Amino acid sequence: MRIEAVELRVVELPLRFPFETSFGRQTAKRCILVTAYADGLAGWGEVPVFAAPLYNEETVETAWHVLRDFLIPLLQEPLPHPGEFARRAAHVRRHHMAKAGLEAALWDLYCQAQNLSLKQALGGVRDRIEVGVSLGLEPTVPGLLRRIEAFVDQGYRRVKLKIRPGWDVEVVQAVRRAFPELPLQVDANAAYTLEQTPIFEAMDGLGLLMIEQPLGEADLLGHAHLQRRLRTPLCLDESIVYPQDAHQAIALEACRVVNIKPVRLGGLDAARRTHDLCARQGVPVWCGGMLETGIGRLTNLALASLPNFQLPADLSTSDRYFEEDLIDPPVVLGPDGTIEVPTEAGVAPRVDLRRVERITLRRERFSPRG
Ligand code: OSB
Ligand code: MG
Repeated sequence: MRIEAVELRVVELPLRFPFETSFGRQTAKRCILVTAYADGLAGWGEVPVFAAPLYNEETVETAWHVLRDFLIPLLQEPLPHPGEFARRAAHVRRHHMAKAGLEAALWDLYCQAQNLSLKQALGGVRDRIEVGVSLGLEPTVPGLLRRIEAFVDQGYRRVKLKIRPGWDVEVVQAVRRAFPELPLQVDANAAYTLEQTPIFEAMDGLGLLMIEQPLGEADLLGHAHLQRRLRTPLCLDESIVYPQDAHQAIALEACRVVNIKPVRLGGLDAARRTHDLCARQGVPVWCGGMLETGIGRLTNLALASLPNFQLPADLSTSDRYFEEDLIDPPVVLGPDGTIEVPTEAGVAPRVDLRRVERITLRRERFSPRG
């Protein structure tokens, strides 16, 4: 593939409901979409950064800068395969979401040129993905219970609750009382320290599928200490930035489950390597999310079809977050709580360009050759 041009755009979509985590509250989603052009085809990718560097170090502005000045210029020479991009970009430190969005656009071009679905190109084995819904921090417990009930009625089979100091044990106990059989897990987004171990011990008897990222992103040893005190598996999200992080976390017994987000790891190539490494170690993985639009969502569904994605994904339907998604048809939930893995060659045929145009705040086209 010889890449002729790459278009970046900043888009903003209103969220149907505010989404609050231990690091902040979001009412709209502003992110970057990448379109790569080659041989008359357009490949699409999403950079699901936030406006502020609270989940990781990236923002809309840093991603734009790194894409324009460092990543797009790496496409001057023809690219034999999208898997090659990660190696070519390895000397650029971090900025994984920026890398992942461009890499996704390259995979999308490749799939269209080869007439392959992304699932086929990646070696996926599943046709449908078991999914769950991630609920942000809510103002009240009764309100949270009502929201959970509505999602369960829609067909979601697993619920993830955000927790933070002051919104944890009692909330999770109340949810457990109201939904005794519901597969349930919690995510702290790194909001606790090891001194708060008693909080997690108090949740240990609630039959949670896992506790996600209780401690700081750099605190693998702390997670190992905490895991020794708990029967509930710990899962790492923010801590796993490179495939090697998963290797080290598993060796330290800092977790028993790994959340894989291709955008956190720098793309599908790194995500697949992390998946393979966890599979060899007998550690199950599942696919996390970053409030992606349909464009990023379709990429994640294909990835989640790999064999070691054994637990329900944070991959909800288009209407979970958005009134109107950027893809048509949107992502929908089957009656059995699963979502279909896309079978078409690439995302591009499903992108609703008119809608993308309407929500574009800024747009610029770059040639790899400057
Ligand atoms: O920690 O998994 C997380 C959303 C934004 C940032 C971080 C996280 C999340 C979610 C939502 O939990 C997952 C989704 O539905 O896309
Ligand atoms: Mg998380």
